[in-house]
Amino acid sequence: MGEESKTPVVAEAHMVDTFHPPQKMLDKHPSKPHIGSMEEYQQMYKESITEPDKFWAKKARELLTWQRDFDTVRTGSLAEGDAAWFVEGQLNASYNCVDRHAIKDPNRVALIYVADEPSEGRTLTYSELLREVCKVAHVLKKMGVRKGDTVAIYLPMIPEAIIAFLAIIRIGAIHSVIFAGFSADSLRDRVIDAQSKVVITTDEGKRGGKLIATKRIVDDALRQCPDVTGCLVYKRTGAEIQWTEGRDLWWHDEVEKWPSYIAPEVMNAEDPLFLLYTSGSTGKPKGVMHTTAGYLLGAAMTGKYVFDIHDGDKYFCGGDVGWITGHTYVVYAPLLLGISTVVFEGTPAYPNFSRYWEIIAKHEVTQFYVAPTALRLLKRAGDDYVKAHMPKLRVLGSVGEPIAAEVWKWYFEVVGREEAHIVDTYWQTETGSNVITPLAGVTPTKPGSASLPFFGIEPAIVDPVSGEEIHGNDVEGVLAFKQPWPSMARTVWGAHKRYMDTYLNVYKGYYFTGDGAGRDHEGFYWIRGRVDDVVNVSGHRLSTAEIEAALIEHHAVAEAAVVGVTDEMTGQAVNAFVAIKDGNEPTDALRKEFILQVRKSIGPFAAPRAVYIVPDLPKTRSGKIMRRILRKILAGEGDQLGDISTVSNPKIIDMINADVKRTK
Ligand code: 6R9
Repeated sequence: MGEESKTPVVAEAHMVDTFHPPQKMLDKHPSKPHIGSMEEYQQMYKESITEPDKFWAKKARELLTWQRDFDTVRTGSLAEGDAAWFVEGQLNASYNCVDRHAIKDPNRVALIYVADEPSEGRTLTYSELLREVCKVAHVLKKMGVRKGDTVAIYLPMIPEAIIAFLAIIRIGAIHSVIFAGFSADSLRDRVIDAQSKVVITTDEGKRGGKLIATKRIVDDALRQCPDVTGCLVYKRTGAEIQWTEGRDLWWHDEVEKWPSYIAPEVMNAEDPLFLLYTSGSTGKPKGVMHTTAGYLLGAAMTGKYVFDIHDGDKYFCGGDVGWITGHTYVVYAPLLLGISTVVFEGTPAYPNFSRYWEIIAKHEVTQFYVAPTALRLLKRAGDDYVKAHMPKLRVLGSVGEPIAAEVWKWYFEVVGREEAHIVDTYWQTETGSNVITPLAGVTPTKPGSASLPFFGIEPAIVDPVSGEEIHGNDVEGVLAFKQPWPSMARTVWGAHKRYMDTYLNVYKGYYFTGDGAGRDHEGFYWIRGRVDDVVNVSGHRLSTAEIEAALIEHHAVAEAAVVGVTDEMTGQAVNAFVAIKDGNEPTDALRKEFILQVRKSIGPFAAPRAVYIVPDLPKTRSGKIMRRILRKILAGEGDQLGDISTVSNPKIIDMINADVKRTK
């Protein structure tokens, strides 16, 4: 376990205040929260753990529309890595997100598109969404996409991104979204790993007043993807772009050719729904695979109970569709529940720091969901920006990283005016939907704690040294889960052994999250952060090994070690130590080249904040780089390194210490 995560939970938990769902939130509620009390939560929770088949069968039939009912609720186990849900059941995800609402209430607004420029945007009703989805589904079929194929999406936050998701799953294909901030190299690797033959993109993207050359990046990537036969391009800005005849097709030309209905493909509950690549401890990103029914149920359940979504609500998740938060809470949860979801193309800072609050006010948003990194930025900008009148807001969600108590309180008092309930939701790409979280309108909350487990989640705090579960309250360790739940990832694409080794073989019989956590005297969970080599920069999950692999690609680099350091604004920041090959001079120009190398290999969001060029890296006698020492030096504890007798080259430590002190 990382040395950062050893603060005792006891003192902290006794000191913090407990906040109950505000009365004013309940007063402005259109009816009342789905769950009436903590007792009701506890009783439902108990059933979800002791009688999961009964609990989930009921919820699956209540929240999803099936073309064929299931007999078996769940089979398999965490130990075997073969958990499966609702196995005989058949359904289509796009039918569940679109058709059933379009049939019932065609004019209900599905998407509220808020463009980068505040004056631009449009709304799409459920019936309009159905037409667009069907047309694109036809286009994809014409482009050769078949059931079970993967289709890559490299799109900014525009309605067409959601249309693309839904068109792909309508025909039984699997979407693989690559965040449109990834570099051409990263895009190429993911397209190849997923064996995608079709890529969907725009001519350009627009964000925060800046243009992003999405098509150019796709062109660069596809030069090394010989198996890609088609590229569907949505015209967003009208920029001049390169065109590859026979491969590239304009979205607007193609959709015109097709009728506005196509029947949804009948899918099995366990058929793959999507892949989403995420960082782990090693350099190679993992294509986390989610399946149809279980994932959809997790999205619908958490939408309903965590965010307390009711008919007529307007939900605004500020996450990008390139990450899991955007998948589950921009697209699936709100659409499954038939409400309106805001698709926001811009940034919280453009044209000024009032942007989010103005959107919430204008569109009468009822639930807002964002990462603490954005809140830190907006808090620093000052309370004057939070002038907008946001009378409908009932729920304020936080996701992606721990939220500091001051930021939590600012969110509650300044943004929510003490009229909205804060839900600090803990979950991961692999869990599919929220797993430790308050329920809006129900759970008392403590700033900084993700509170209590969601239905079906049976957490365990495990001693990382002995691997034994630590029972009782007031305990600290690593976080694992003891039972499979419907929306857990089923595998890593083409690498099931890696899935087993990363999540299920670490502590046999448990799902290992990779996070440290404490359980306080009242059973509330406090997430401490990753205990592996994953860093969290502005809510983006990055692997230090992946950044090291990018640095090594530079011709002057002999060895590199990357560590995460605490950062006031971004949560963590990436710092790199680089040993250069003989014949190179440690200049600022070279440092810049290293940063560029990471931008090029992964994307701008992974660029190191600081690069230290060092003569050598501290290593064990067996040659392992000692990142622990580098972390301590950066934390200003270079003179308290403890036992360094295992370091094979101790002299280097003094040199690095001096170098870091000089630069800071
Ligand atoms: C949804 C998402 C997962 C990692 C996870 C943990 C961190 C997420 C958190 C949180 C503290 C929360 N994390 N939510 N830490 N409090 N409420 O972010 O998925 O990108 O896969 O990252 O994010 O460390 O393990 P993903």
